[in-house]
Amino acid sequence: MKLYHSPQAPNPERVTNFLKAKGKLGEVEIEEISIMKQEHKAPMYREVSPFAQVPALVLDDGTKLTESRAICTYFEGIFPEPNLMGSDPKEKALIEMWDRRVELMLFLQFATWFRNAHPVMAPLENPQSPESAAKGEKNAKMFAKKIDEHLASTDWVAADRFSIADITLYCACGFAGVMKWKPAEEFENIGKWMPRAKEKIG
Ligand SMILES: N[C@@H](CCC(=O)N[C@@H](CS)C(=O)NCC(=O)O)C(=O)O
Repeated sequence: MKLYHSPQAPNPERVTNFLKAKGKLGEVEIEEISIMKQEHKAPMYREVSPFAQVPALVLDDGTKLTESRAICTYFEGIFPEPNLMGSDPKEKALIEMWDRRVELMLFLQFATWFRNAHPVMAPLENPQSPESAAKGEKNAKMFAKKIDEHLASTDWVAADRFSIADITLYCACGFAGVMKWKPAEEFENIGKWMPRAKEKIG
């Protein structure tokens, strides 16, 4: 199998951090695709990823997985330890619930802000929309406040244990720096949680 990866881009980082947390990063062949050089738009890569997005995982039988969470689900299946997606129905549901919240209410909102406001994204997000940027910023900051309140009473995002939901939040909080926003400095509980999550990812 081969994983197509773009270092520093948050969705691909979510997958490589997931593999790191399992101690399996070295076991997967990786090919880097530069988003800045628009390599993801080349016809060869479009054959791998029809939406021209990174990451993508191509299995040995030719199956293409082109959603980061689906790729993580596959890795959870073939590298079951440590479990990162829940080991009983209740844990699985709680972890999925929080992971989706982080993805939809922070990760995607931040991406909308970044893509519509940062000059480096102008060639890819054309035309950029200041209104969309403002809405994304507002939503991302609103959710960061909520997750900070949540982390006041628990060490981990979901089910009182480290999981993919922590990895998704960790990637979002790290990437936020590109907009000079540092949730771990602004919010006390996120600030305490961040080194815990970093240690688990390794
Ligand atoms: N829903 C997809 C989103 C993937 C995605 O948006 N990847 C970004 C990098 S973080 C990308 O490929 N962007 C290329 C572009 O905007 O042209 C997933 O979770 O894998």
